[in-house]
Amino acid sequence: MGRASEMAAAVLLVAMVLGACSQVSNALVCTKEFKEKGCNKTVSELFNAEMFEAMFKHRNDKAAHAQGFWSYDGFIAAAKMFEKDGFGMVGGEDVQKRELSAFFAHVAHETSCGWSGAKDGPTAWGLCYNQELAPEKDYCKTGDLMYPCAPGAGYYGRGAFPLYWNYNYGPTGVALKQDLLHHPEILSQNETIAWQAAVWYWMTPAKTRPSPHEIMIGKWVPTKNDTLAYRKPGFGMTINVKASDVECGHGEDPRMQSRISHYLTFLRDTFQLDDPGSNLDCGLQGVIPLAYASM
Ligand SMILES: *[C@@H]1O[C@H](CO)[C@@H](O)[C@H](O)[C@H]1NC(C)=O
Ligand SMILES: *[C@@H]1O[C@H](CO)[C@@H](O)[C@H](O)[C@H]1NC(C)=O
Ligand SMILES: CC(=O)N[C@H]1CO[C@H](CO)[C@@H](O)[C@@H]1O
Repeated sequence: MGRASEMAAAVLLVAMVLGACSQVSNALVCTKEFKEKGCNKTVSELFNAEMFEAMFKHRNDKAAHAQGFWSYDGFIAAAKMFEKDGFGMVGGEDVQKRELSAFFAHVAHETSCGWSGAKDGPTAWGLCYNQELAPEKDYCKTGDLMYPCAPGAGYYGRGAFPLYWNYNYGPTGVALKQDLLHHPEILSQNETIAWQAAVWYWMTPAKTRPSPHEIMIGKWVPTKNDTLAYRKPGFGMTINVKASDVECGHGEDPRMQSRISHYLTFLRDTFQLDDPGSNLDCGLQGVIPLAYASM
């Protein structure tokens, strides 16, 4: 045995004795950053290309509207950019699986061209779109001094976690260093930026609401007001953040149910986890104001 491999073996042994790592292949990485990060798997260790393909198996079908646009590598590149903030990286494996399933549930619901009788079921058709095809308006809120609309630009739904309105394109562009106010079309032309915008939204709280990330990792603590309004930690609160009164607060809602069934399907079929946590819906929750991000 050479010196280097002896040392590697010793490091491995120490890691295994400490019980720090469940997977030998992670042992060296985990050991090096053990104090900082624990040994939680990275997003790409938990979620591989085959899982992405299975989750979005019809995205390149003839019927899809964004053929060839969305890829596993594009998602992973964006996920890596937010690794240091903990996207899909904290809380241990079950929490990580729930966070990723929840993220993709919203993405798939929002970009789906599935229907109830669709081949492989209605949840197999996410990432069919990368933009709204027949927008009814420009989603320009006039008088916004911070993020004024550019002449001729339309701020309709684009991306993986579709953005709407100038006051949402504006702060996202600032965060990603892209001029999305003048060039909103970037979100349906550049896959990398489309995924980055989606993960940035997921990670960023606003004045009036927590981030979906904080909710899914159990970091969000309801205030007294939240408790009085039946807002509790769980997937349902992420729907409230994304859709507010459109889908929450009035009992049954088919769009809310679609998000929930995407979440449960991905968790069970892709991540092999049966426990989705509690408070899956927002039917009885008081709705929160739809403010996008605090900037
Ligand atoms: C997409 O955006 C990234 C980040 O700004 C850039 O590096 C890349 O070249 C762009 N890709 C295309 C096809 O324009
Ligand atoms: C709590 O709810 C009340 C009644 O809706 C509202 O007036 C108040 O501003 C809320 N407080 C906070 C901190 O959101
Ligand atoms: C940084 C971090 O969240 N580390 C987590 C790794 O996973 C364990 C559970 O397996 C958590 O307790 C740690 O908090």
